[in-house]
Amino acid sequence: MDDDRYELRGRTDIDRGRRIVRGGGGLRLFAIRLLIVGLGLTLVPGSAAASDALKVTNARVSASDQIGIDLPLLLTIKNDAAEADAILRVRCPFANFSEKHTVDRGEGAPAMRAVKSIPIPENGTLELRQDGYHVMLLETRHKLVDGETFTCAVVFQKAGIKEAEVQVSRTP
Ligand SMILES: [Cu+2]
Repeated sequence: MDDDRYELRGRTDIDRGRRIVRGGGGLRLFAIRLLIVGLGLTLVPGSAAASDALKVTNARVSASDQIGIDLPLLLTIKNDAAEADAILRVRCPFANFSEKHTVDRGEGAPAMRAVKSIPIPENGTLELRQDGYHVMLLETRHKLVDGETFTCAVVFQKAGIKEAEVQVSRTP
């Protein structure tokens, strides 16, 4: 009887052990996720400090009551570097996707066209405009209220990732 009890207890301990391992696995996964998020956050200001020759200012997007729409993101890039650069990607928390656009002016009405990157001249300033180069934010995730601000990440070919404070305004 005593041996049986002991065996029984033993099994329970094994079961408990498994449960603990499973629990630990979950926790470990959670910790890894936290670590990835943490790394992602520290990487952004890290690369921003790497190249101070390029600055993003006056980033703005128009306010909207609608969800799931496409909105142009406008901003100014001042590049004091002796090398030309380019915008490769933009990530904003309030839009699912983004594209780089230019506007073609031919014989018909001006038409937007997606481009691979937006070129930025060396020792120069580029202003993104609705009727020129701009970033189109696709599928907005929620309403954008006048006065709100969001942080978007702009990825440059040479200057790396720059954080841009984006202002929501009624008249961008
Ligand atoms: Cu566009």
